[in-house]
Amino acid sequence: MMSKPFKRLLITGAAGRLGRVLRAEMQACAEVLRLTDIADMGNAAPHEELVRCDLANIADVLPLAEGVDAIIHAGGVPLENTFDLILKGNIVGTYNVYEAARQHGVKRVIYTSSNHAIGFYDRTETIDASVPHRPDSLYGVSKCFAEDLGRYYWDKFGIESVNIRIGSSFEEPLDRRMLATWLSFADFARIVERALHAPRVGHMIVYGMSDNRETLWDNHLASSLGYVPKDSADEYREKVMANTPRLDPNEPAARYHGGNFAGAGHFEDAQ
Ligand code: 15L
Repeated sequence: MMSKPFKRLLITGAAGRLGRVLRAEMQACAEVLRLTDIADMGNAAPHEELVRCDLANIADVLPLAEGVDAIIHAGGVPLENTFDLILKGNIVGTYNVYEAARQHGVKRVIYTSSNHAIGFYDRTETIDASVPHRPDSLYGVSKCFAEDLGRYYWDKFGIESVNIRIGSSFEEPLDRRMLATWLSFADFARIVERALHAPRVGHMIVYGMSDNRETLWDNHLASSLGYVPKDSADEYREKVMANTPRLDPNEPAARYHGGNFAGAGHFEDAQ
């Protein structure tokens, strides 16, 4: 049997929407997948190690990185929420993951960042990965923190990171904005696979999007990854146009890259 490129990969957030994609697709890359989540992950397959834990608890997170070749960090709060939950899940949690990497000599972290780190750019602007952060929510602020934390761990400790600013990764595009922001699950797996295998990445930011005709982002700064998307939201264009409403283009939810996240008020005011 051909040996796999990695001995052991750690995947955080393994019970989440994208974590489940990673659980299925990354088994081709590693002999063992160590999977973690705060939620139930079901039963372990023979190539899996399941560790249920809260990423905010450093004592539980540190040992997760022992004997691991690389980390795919997809855990945390996936949407806008209270500051307390964002703080614990995304800010403290991501610090704990990087500390685990540093203390156990893991040399690369792949992070599922988000377009909400730059969600307040206007849709008339096509941006690359060098633009200043412009978060559209506390969730977006936490993604900016994680990207900068990765830069710090690269500059100071030589731990590489690929920050994938994911657009909208769903089974299919669900609204008109997603005709530009959609990332198919298969393309998500492709970009993670490239992020794991590219020989040198340093600290890199790449947009996670499929080959959509309409686009908000320019990936040229990450072309050394060799990520080539194979799917396109355009296959769903007619269906999306028929089934979803046209928004007033000047409304914040239509005007900014981050869509509803940019249009929404402060989360805790609504509670
Ligand atoms: C995200 O970061 C969310 O995790 C996801 O649920 C979508 O809302 C996505 O952004 C998006 O912008 O469509």
